[in-house]
Amino acid sequence: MLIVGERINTSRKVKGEAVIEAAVVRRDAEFFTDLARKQFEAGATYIDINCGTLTSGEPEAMEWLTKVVQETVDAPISFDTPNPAALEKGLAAYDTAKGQPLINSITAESQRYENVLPFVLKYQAKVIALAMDDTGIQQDPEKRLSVARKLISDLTAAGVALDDIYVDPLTFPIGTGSDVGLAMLDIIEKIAAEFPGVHTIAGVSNISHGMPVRKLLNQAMTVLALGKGLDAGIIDPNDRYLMALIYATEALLGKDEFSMNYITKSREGALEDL
Ligand code: THG
Repeated sequence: MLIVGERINTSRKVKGEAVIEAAVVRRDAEFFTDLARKQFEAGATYIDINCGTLTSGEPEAMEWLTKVVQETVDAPISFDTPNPAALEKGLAAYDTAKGQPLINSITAESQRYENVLPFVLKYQAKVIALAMDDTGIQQDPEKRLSVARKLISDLTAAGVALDDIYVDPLTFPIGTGSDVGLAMLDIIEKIAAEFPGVHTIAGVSNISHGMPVRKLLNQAMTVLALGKGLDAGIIDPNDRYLMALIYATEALLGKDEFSMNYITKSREGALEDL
């Protein structure tokens, strides 16, 4: 599974306080060096950067965070913003020697699609395609599926490789309806079956928003989604139990030949004291 580390996100609060946002505002490089390094060491293949809560200066913050993260770790960045100006600043500061950037995200909203596509092409980026359009986000999984299909067809027609497209079914908090988990799983399963070679990704932690013992729901949802073919996740790689479950699940699903990765992780101590 491609792991996109979610922890550099200004909407995250620690004990009710917007400490991430405050650290961006005061340009505390050490704070983010630490967040990036810990996620990388825990197995994040991409480091997501989201400073969308800033009411002004998001592009400059994105640029600064990009520099801090890439000076710290040898991992590519996931640019998590709907703001084309922030995307532009971040990508301009990005060192492509770190690997293909990930643009998080494009949608089928006409304006957003037009704004973001040129960056995908210019930087030969991987791109997350969110299943929403000018009508907003549809609850009905069949409607979200048709938006996802349109995005896949438009992006490939524009010259984006299937292998660079990550379809995101959109993860709703389970507190908003008993069926939202099933809808997400249904979309993942159908996209994986209909479009061999395309990827699916989800911001799994959204599922637990507003619920007690969030990690438990995130862990269970990740295992279920892997079972339906999810092959990338925007998750917390510093949740050791979640990472251990991913290794175990991949072995059980035949995605880890001879369980070599599982055994290696065990030898490295990653599965101890869970
Ligand atoms: N799809 C795409 N991008 C996304 C999302 C998505 N980006 C943002 C978000 N959703 C994914 N990132 C986060 C980051 C943090 C949290 C949720 C989603 C979060 N963290 C809590 C915290 O750190 O306090 C709780 C963590 C926990 O208890 O596990 O809520 O869906 N493309």
